[in-house]
Amino acid sequence: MSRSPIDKALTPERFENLKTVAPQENSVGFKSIAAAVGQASKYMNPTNALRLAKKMNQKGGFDCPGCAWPDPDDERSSLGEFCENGIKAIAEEAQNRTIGVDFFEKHSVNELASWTDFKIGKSGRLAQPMFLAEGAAHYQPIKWEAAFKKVSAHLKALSNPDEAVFYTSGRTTNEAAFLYQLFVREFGTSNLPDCSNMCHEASGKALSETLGIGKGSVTLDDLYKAEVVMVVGQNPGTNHPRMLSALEKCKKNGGKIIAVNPLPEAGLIKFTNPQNPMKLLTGGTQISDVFVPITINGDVAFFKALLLKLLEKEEAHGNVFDKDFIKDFTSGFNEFISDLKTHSFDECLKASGVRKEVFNEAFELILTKKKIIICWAMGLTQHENAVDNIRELVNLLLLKGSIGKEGAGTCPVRGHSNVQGDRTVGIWEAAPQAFLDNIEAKYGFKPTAKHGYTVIDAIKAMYKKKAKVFFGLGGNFISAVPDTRYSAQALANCSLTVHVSTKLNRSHLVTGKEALILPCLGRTEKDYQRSGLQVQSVENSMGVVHTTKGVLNPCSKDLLSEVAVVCHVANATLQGRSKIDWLRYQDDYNLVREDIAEVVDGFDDYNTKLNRPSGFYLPNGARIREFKTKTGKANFSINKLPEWRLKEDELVMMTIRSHDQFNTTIYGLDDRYRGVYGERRIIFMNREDMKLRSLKEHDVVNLRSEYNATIREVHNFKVVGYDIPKNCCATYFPETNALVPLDSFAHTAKTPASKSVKITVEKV
Ligand SMILES: Nc1nc2c(c(=O)[nH]1)N[C@H]1C(S)=C(S)[C@@H](COP(=O)(O)OP(=O)(O)OC[C@H]3O[C@@H](n4cnc5c(=O)[nH]c(N)nc54)[C@H](O)[C@@H]3O)O[C@H]1N2
Ligand SMILES: Nc1nc2c(c(=O)[nH]1)N[C@H]1C(S)=C(S)[C@@H](COP(=O)(O)OP(=O)(O)OC[C@H]3O[C@@H](n4cnc5c(=O)[nH]c(N)nc54)[C@H](O)[C@@H]3O)O[C@H]1N2
Ligand SMILES: [Mo]
Repeated sequence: MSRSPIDKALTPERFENLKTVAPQENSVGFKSIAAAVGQASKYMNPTNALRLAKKMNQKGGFDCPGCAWPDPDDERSSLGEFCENGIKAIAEEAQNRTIGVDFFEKHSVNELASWTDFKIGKSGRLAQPMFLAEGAAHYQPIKWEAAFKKVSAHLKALSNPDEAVFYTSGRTTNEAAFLYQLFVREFGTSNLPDCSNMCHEASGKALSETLGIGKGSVTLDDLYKAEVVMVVGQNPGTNHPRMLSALEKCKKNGGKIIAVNPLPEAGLIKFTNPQNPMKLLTGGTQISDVFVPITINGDVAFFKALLLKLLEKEEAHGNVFDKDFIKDFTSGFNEFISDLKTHSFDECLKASGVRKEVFNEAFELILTKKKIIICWAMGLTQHENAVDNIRELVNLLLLKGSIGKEGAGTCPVRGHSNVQGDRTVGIWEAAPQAFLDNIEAKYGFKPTAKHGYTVIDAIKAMYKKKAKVFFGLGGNFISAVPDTRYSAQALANCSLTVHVSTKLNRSHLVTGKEALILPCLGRTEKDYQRSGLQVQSVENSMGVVHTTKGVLNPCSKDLLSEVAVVCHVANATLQGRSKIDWLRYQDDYNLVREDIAEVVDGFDDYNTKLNRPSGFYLPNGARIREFKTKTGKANFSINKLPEWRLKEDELVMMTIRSHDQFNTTIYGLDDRYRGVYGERRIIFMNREDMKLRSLKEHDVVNLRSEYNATIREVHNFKVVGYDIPKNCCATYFPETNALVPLDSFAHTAKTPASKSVKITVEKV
């Protein structure tokens, strides 16, 4: 039977060379420097590598495209503010190799689609615009002007602007993102799904409702001053390595760290700062004072258990809650307490899967503390009850008055380097009316108030042919989204799919009837326009807006900046009916920022403030106890204990990142900290669960998920025994996205529940 390219990609015919060794406790150190240098020298020329490392995350340099962790406001390391995975991220972008006509002549789309993500990514940087005609086997070159005409012709042919979907990934700068959403709104729709829908959307929802701002409240300085930092559902050693330096500093100042995670992740246990030569020699810092090995999705139960014990102590001794804060700044306390009392401590502790002794250790650390920070990432946001997870941790902070004061608050650790900024400047399918009113006042057209599609809604609309054109500004939609087979069909149903990208990825290969690849400049590259070398800006995880400026010559002469692409698409599509002179913006990005200053709150004097070497902080109500909620106060919330039932043979699976990937970009096949080498198609299982199923190390299995009577399967994974709670298992994203049901998502936030997929495992 011949298999479709997507099936071939989902089940490659052979395995690589899997080798497993004991996992590491310590993260970073000598080996990570060696790994980073190895990666950089394999794919880049050494002069470029050095030039980049010196400018990365420095004042006036470029913002590392790796993650959104902030840079210190004052002193920055002379060794460079970088980490192993940051170096890998730029090595990937600043590759020597480029691909153009020859490459696409040689390889058909079907052939490329059957390659692994690793192999696709290593092809090289995209060097010129390419077009795939209906029924054609190969992409062919196309001139920029013709490409813009193609996009505009498809968009103009739609019977309704809502038939187009405009996706954004979180690397897009503020300037490009602002113009893009402006174009989409003038075109007539709010269909602006973005990677945030799959990432911190649940955080945004929960925080807006409870604290009046969808972002975190802490600064980097707060982390240094906290008495306790809880790191929940997050793997900083791999995904935010520079956060470990901040935790180390916190500990040096007497702070304590509690990590809550099903896996004993290396960085959470121990850390050796690569920028501290003494520490490299002496073996590093113990990071977690208490490590809590929680069951997957046991967090609401765990937090409830903590809240119940705090209440018990408060009622006995009266010195646990911050009563003044609760009285002056919060709403809903009494209702919250009455509901809390309906729960039993034992039941909650049991549901969390945490042993009593470990619970007690964690509890003792927070009992008397008043400056608590809670950090979290995808381990909390990618569940059906994700919004509850975050509302419940806010309850804890509110009881303790740990919000809006030094050393305390919320810290959702963002993913993509500008995902937070994109939302701030208007990439939002459900933008607030006040923002839309500002657009109307400035540009004289009325943006539609109707909410647009989220990622999940967009997939369904394309599948049902209610949406026909897909446009992606960055990202790799097909590999990032859930339910790969269904989503591939959704894209195939489109008349046109367009991607503005730096590198080849699967989304260029799972296409609509026609497809375009529009290659753009990356963060590391110089962006020259008519007015000279351009600077762009981004917002980090803590609400600091600062500049980013490329340092390398572009890898090809035929690239445009994202800003230029957006201006041209808008100009071609809205010609004759636009109120905006689109092409002027690409000549001078200061003009874009002047507009942002008028439309987006907090950006007054944008161009002037950007001259400050460390950038500037955006206003943040929660940080100063001004809670812009419906009640005008910080709101306690009532959250149900999730009803979590597994059938007898089921496991709950979380899809996580290896140490060698950035989302769908696969740097390599190793996951060094977890002791896995040479293969990604693996499933981490508890050894007792393996025994129950008569499975041995490296046995080959198929994985199957059954949801609402639909069965989803992926084949040929190797079993790796691991220190993970019973009934839990882990696989890598995106290899198992085909198992994530499209209809399993966070209530109200629509984040796919890719950390709690119920599956069964079958020996092949
Ligand atoms: N090098 C590198 N850096 C990155 C990325 C990358 O892919 N590579 N991606 C970027 C992006 S977009 C993002 S969003 C972030 C992602 O950063 P993370 O959220 O750290 O990434 P994940 O691998 O998804 O890890 C989730 C962690 O949560 C734990 N976890 C899973 N389920 C649960 C649960 O139910 N409860 C608890 N308490 N823990 C749980 C897992 O064991 C794992 O340690 O990183 C950003 N930075
Ligand atoms: N099962 C499962 N699924 C998940 C997750 C999970 O944990 N589990 N995590 C989710 C999360 S948190 C996220 S954020 C999404 C990520 O979803 P996306 O943001 O869509 O995916 P990325 O892999 O980050 O996108 C990589 C592509 O972006 C392009 N690119 C890189 N840099 C630039 C640039 O500067 N400009 C432009 N125009 N293009 C560029 C390159 O072509 C590259 O191939 O995936 C989500 N999907
Ligand atoms: Mo993300």
